[in-house]
Amino acid sequence: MSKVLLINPSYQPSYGGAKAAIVNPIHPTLGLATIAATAKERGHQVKILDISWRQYDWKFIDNEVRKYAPDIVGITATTPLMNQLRDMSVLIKDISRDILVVGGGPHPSALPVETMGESLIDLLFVSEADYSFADICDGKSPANVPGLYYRSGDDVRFSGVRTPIESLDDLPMPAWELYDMAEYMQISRLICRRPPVTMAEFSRGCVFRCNFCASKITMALGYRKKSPERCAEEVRRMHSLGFREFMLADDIFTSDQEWAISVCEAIKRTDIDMAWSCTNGIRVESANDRLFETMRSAGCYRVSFGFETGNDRVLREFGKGGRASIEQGRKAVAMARKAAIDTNGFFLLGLSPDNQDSMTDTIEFARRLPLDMMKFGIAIAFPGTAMFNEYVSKDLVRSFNWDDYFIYTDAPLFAHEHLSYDAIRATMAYAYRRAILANPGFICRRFLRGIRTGEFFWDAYYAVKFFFAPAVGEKTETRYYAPTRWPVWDFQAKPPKPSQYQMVRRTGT
Ligand code: B12
Ligand code: SF4
Repeated sequence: MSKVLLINPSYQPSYGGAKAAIVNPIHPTLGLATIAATAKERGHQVKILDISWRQYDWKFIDNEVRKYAPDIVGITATTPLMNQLRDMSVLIKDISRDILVVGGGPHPSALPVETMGESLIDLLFVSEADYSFADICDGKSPANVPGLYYRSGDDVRFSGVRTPIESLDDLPMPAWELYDMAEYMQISRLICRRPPVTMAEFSRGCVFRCNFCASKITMALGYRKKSPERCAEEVRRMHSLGFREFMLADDIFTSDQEWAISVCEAIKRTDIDMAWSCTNGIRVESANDRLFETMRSAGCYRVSFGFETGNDRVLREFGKGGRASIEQGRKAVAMARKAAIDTNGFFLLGLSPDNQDSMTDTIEFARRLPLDMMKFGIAIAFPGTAMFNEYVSKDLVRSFNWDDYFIYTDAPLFAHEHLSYDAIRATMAYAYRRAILANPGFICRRFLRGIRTGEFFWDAYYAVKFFFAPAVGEKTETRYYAPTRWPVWDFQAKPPKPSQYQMVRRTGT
C-alpha cells in the first residue's frame, strides 16, 4: 500500500488581487478527487492538501509533508500554478529524495518535456490519469504505464499514448469525502447559491476546436458521457456528503440534448434538492426550450455561455465551429431567461483575429444582452492551445513566466498581430465600465434579481469590492522556497512543440 499526498496549489496569486477576487472559486478540485478515488479503490491511503484558498506558504507545506510522511506526492497544475509545482518539487526532494514526486493536469500535459526540464518531479501524467496514477501507486514500472513522461538517467522518456477511458461509468465515485467541507463555505456568493459547493462532471471532452481552448490536452477530442443513472448516483453521493450545490465541469454538457434531458430526468427522480449550474460555458446553438425547462426543474439555476466575441468574423476565425453565431447567442439568452435560468456570459478580448473594432463589438454585444452576470478576460495563449502553438511558431510569445499566465494579467505576454498589449488592457478596463458599471439595463436587472432571489445584500457587498478593485493586475506576491534552484528550460533555444495529445483524434463517440 502506498501513502499518497495530493496537492492543489494556491489560487491566491490569480484570484487574491484584482477584480477576480470577487469570484474566488473555493471548492474541491475534481481532478484530484478522481485520481484519489481509483487509488483508494486499490487500497492506497490518500490525503488531499488543498491550499487553493490559502496563500502559498512553503513552511506550511513542508510541515504537512513531514507530518504525513507520504511515499508519493502528486501535484496538479494549470499554467499559473506551474511555478508552485516547480517550487514544491524542490522542497519535497529536500525533505526526502525517497518521496516520489509526480505531476499532472493541464500544464504538465501540454508541456511534458519542458515541465520535466523545469522541475525536479520524477514523472508526470499526460491527459487522464484515473487509472495510470493508481498503477504507479501499485508500484508498476513507469515504462509499463502508458501516458507517462519519466526520467531514465539524464533522459526523459515517454511511455506511449494512453487512449481515453471509454466507459466513464466504470470509474469510482470521485473521492469528495477527502475534502474538509468546512473549508468551502467561504466561496464567493456571486458564483454559487448554496455552499458548500463541489465540482462534478457528467461527460468528458469536446468535438470543437476553438484556438484558445486547452480542453483536448486533458480530455481528448471527442465526447464521452456517463449514463443518466450514474449521474443521478453522483448527485445522491454529493448530497449525502453534505454538499448542497455542484458546478458542472463539462465542456459541452448541453450539446447532446436528448442525453442531457435524460440526465436531468434522472436527477429529478432522486427527489434530492440540489442546486447546480453549468459553470464551464455551454454553446449557444445547444439552447433549446425543452432542455432548459427540464434543467431548471432538475435544480439548474444558472448557465454560462461561452460567447467569447460579439463579432461573427472573429467567431469563425478562431474556430468556434458548429452553428454558433452572434444572433444565436441572443436567442440562447432569451431561451434561458424564459426558463427562469440565470445567465452568465464569458467574453474574451484580444482573441487572435481581434482588432479594435471587433473588441468594441464584443463590449457592445455584452452590454445589450440581458445577462445576469458577465466576465471579460484577456485571451491568453495558454500552453495546450492551438493559439499557443501558433504564437510560438510566429515568435510572438514574450514571456514564459507562468506566474503571469492569467486572464486578468497585466504582463505583456504576447505580441498580438493586430493590437498593442496596452490597447487590449485598456479595452479590458473599459469593458467593465461600459458593460457593467455604466449599463443601467444590467444594474436594474441585477437589482431586481437580487430582490427576487434574496441575494441583494451579497450583490451590494461584492459591488463595493468590485468598485475598489482594479480591473487587472495587483496580484498577491508569492514567496517561494527556492526559486534560484528551480531547473530552467531555455524556451528561446528550445521552443515548445505541439503535444501529440493535442494533434491526435483519440475518441469519437
Ligand atoms: C473547473 C475548472 C477550473 C476550476 C478548477 C481548476 C482545477 N484545477 O481543476 C477553476 C475555476 C479554479 C479554474 C481556473 C482556471 N482555469 Co480552468 N478549468 C476548469 C475546467 C472547466 C474543468 C476541470 C475539471 O475539473 N475537469 C475534470 C477533471 C476530472 O479533469 P482534470 O482536472 O483535467 O484532471 C484529470 C487529468 O488532468 C489528470 N490530473 C489532473 N491533476 C492531476 C494531478 C496529478 C498528480 C495526476 C497524476 C493527474 C492529474 O487526472 C485527472 C483525471 O483524469 C477545465 C476544462 C476541462 N475540460 O478540463 C478548465 C481548464 C483546466 N482551465 C483552464 C484555465 C486556462 C484556467 C485559468 C488559468 C483561467 C484564468 N482565470 O486565467 C484559471 C487558473 C486559476 C488557477 N489558479 O488555477 C484551462 C487550462 C489551460 C492550461 N494550460 O492550464 C482549461 C483546460 C480550460 C480550457 N478549455 O482551456 N478552472
Ligand atoms: S471553448 Fe468550449 S466549444 Fe470551444 S473547443 Fe473549448 S470546450 Fe469546445
